[in-house]
Amino acid sequence: MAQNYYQKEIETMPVEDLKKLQSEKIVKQVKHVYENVAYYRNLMDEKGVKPEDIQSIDDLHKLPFISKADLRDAYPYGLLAKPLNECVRIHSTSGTTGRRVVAFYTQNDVDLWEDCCARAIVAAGCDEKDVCQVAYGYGLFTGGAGLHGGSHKVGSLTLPMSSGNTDRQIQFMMDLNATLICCTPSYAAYIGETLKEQGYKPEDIPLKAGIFGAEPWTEEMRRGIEETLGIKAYDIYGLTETSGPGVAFECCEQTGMHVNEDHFYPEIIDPDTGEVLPEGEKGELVFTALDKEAFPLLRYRTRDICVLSRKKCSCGRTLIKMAKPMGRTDDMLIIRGVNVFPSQIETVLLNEGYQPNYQIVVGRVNNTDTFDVNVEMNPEQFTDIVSDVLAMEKSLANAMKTMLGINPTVHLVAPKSIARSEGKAVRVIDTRKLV
Ligand code: DLL
Repeated sequence: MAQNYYQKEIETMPVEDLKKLQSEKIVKQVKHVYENVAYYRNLMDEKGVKPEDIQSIDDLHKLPFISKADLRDAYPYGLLAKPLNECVRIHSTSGTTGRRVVAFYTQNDVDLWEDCCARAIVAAGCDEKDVCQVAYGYGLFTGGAGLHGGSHKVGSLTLPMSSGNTDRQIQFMMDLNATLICCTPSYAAYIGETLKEQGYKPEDIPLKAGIFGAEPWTEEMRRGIEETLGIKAYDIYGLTETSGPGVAFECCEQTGMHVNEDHFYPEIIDPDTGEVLPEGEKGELVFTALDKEAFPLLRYRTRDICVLSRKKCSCGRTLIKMAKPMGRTDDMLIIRGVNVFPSQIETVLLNEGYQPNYQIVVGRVNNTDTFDVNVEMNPEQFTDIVSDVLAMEKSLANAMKTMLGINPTVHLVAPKSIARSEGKAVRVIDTRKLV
């Protein structure tokens, strides 16, 4: 398939030139962060690194890492590198406990982020003649805003649907001839199943491509979605901490995602030692934002396990490729596209007067994640009056919804009925085989 590019000069830049560009950017960026972010300046001082020690991208390894724990400690403004009056937007996602991650954007940050998403849309074979249905959630989540902005940049007609209300999604898709859909892969599969149930065949559906990400998905899922919707399904990766979707995107080869490495420099490290691993080795993915202004994280540990490859790509892009993430080094779950940490459930239980004896059960039915939480009652809470138990379950589910942003089904169970483990407690039973 012939490839178009959104920013050809960058996307096909010789690797040596790209490295020069990255080097120029990192020297400036480290100065910006050192001067404006006391939290990171302290980390650099502790490590004995000064901005002058970073003369090129090859010096990056001298810098300290940033992790989700730092984001929690510095919440909400501690990593902000620009005055608040120069920021125009926030987005947010769950943190490991009650504290969420809040990312800030200047207008320039939004602009560059939307360019990254535009690159993904053009790589999926779309342009200003296309109709782009954005069915990622809008709001604090980055999915809706990111692809929406990218679609505007490309000049496609944008349908800002947000997620959910599948009948309405289908009505707009069919009536307005949507040619591109952007949503989580599980929602794409669900929309596909619904279309099939309503009697539509792939050839009746106007879509030609989909851009799917925000959660792990397999090659089998890709094939299934491509068949039911009659489209090409492209992967897209990103995280709130680095701006959102568009850190990496798939091209027509569909064998991994090109990293927008003129903006986000990727490293793979050994998660235990922090040592940088050579290209092709599996480890934890680390990103450095080379030109973000408001929330510029340097060497951010994503906890995603991945492999990078600079093998020549038939699409003509020279940007390095990352494989589909192969798991995580922490216990974060992604349920219906939302990041969930067991520690958040624990925080809610303690706040609500329960003991942290619980089990999270995640599955998938009809391409939709199921999310159940079994919680032990304390002996003093225990009752066999059904209406009381139902009311307690409802109140606990509401508290969890407030913390997580998604609704679990809570089951209160008798004291001491959740099996105790001799070693690490088994907190999560996940029957979806996603990686
Ligand atoms: O999920 C941003 C996004 C929105 C990406 C829309 C793609 C499309 P967070 O909610 O902060 O941001 O979650 C980030 O999701 O560290 C990965 O573990 C996971 N993830 C994101 N994209 C993919 C993908 C958005 N394509 C976390 N495949 C990341 C597998 C993904 N996992």
